Amino acid sequence: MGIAMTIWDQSRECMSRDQLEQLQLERLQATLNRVYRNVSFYKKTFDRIGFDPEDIDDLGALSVLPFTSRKDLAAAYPYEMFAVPLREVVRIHASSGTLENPSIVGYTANDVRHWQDLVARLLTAVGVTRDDVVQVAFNYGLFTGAFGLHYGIERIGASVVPASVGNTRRQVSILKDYRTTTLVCTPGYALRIAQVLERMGIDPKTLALKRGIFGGEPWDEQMRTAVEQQLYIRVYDNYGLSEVMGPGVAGECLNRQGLHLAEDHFIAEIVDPVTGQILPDGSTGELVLTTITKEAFPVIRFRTGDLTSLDRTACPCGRTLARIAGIAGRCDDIVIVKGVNIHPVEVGPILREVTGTEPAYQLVVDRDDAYQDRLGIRIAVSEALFFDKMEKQRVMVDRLRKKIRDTLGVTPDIYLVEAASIGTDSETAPRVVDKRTRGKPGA
Ligand code: DLL
Repeated sequence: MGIAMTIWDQSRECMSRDQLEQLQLERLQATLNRVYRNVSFYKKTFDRIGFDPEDIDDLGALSVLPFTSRKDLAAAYPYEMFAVPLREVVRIHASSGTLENPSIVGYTANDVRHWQDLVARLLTAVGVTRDDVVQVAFNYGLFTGAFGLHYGIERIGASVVPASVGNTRRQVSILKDYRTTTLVCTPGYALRIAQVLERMGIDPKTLALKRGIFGGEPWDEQMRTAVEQQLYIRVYDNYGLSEVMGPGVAGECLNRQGLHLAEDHFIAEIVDPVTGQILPDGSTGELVLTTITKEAFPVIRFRTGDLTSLDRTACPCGRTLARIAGIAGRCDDIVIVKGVNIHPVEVGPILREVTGTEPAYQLVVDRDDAYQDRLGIRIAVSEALFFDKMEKQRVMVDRLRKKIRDTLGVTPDIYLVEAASIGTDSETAPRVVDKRTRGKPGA
C-alpha cells in the first residue's frame, strides 16, 4: 500500500511549516473578525484590552488574547457563544458533563463537513478503508463521540455499525456476527467487551477484529497492552473535546508516537496551568486550543484542562502536523469516570436533596483488576445524618446511589466515613482522589 493511500488529505496533512503557518494566520484573522462581530463575549474581551482583530499580522500575536474557560462557556448557556444565527446551525451537541449549564456546541453544514474530514483522517491514519466494518460502541446522543466518528466512517466509505453502548453480550454478538474489523469506543469499554467475550467462551482469534480506535477518557500504556493482548488487535489513541469539535482533533498514526493534531483547523499552545505562560515544545503543560475554521462555535485560546506536550518534529509517516503526547491527566478538578466528565461540585446538591443536610464528601476514583473505572463517594457521617438506625441508613444510601446514577450516569459505591478522614469540611479536603495510573499512551 503506497503512502498516498494511508493519508486522507495529503495536501493538508503534509504541508510545509511555512505553508501551514500562512494558512493558520489567514484562518485566524478570519476567525477573530468573525467572533468580534458576532459573539458579544469576544467583543467585550477584545475591547477591554484594546485589541483590534484587523491588527493581527503574525501568529505570535494570539498570545496577547485572554483565555476562554469552561466557566465562560457555561455563563453563555445556551447559545450566547454561537457566532451564527441558529438557522445556520445543522447540529447541536453538548459536553458529556452534567453540570447545570453544560457547554452546548453547534455546527454549521461546513463545520460538519470539516468534522467528517478530520475523523476520516484519523481513521485513514491507522489503516481503515472502505473494506472495513466499524462498530461504534459510544453512546449515541448529545455526546460528540458517537455521531462524530459515525459520519467520518461513512465519509471514507467503510461500513458503520452504530451499536451504541450497553448490553455488552449483544455488543459481542455484533462483533462476531457482523465481522467487525474495527472497534471504536472508550478504552474502558473495550476492556469490558473483552471480559464478556471471555465469559461467553468466544476465542478472540476467531473474530475478524483487527484494530481498536479508542478515546474519550484518560488511559495508559498498561490498558493499551491489556486490551491488545485480550482482543488480539492493534490499538490507537484519539483525542478530542466537544468544546472544540469532538473526536477528530488529534489521533495517532500507525507509528503511535504521539497524536497528530489537525493544525490546519486548530492552533495549539501548551501553557503553564498556574501562570498561563506559554511553554516550549516538549514541556508538559495545559493544552490550549483556538479553532480557526469553526463557524458556529469558534473558541479562542480555550483552556482544555488536559495535560500534554507538543512535538513538531517530523514523523516517519510523512505527516508534518505536530503531535501531542497521549493525555497525561487533567489540571482542573474534572474527573472522567467511564467516559463521563464529572465535576465533583455536582455531587453536593444531590447529597443535600436526598439527605436534607450538606455532609462533607470526597470522590475516590479507582480502576478494578479488569481496568473498569469505579467511582466511590466517601460521605462524612454526623449526628444529624446517618444516625445509628441501620435500616434508615441503608435506605438512604440506596436512594443516594440511585439518585447519583440517574443524575451523573455512573453508579457509585457509597462509603460512610468518619469526618476526620476526609477533613472536617469539604473546603479543606481534596474533593477528588484519583488512584488510577496516569501513564501516557504513546509516550
Ligand atoms: O470525549 C470527545 C471524544 C469522543 C474524543 C470520543 C475521542 C473519542 P467530551 O465529552 O467533551 O468529548 O470530553 C472531552 O475527554 O478534555 C479529555 O479530558 C478527555 N479525553 C478525550 N479523549 C481522550 C484521550 C469527548 N484520548 C475530554 N485520552 C477531554 C485522554 C481524553 N483523555
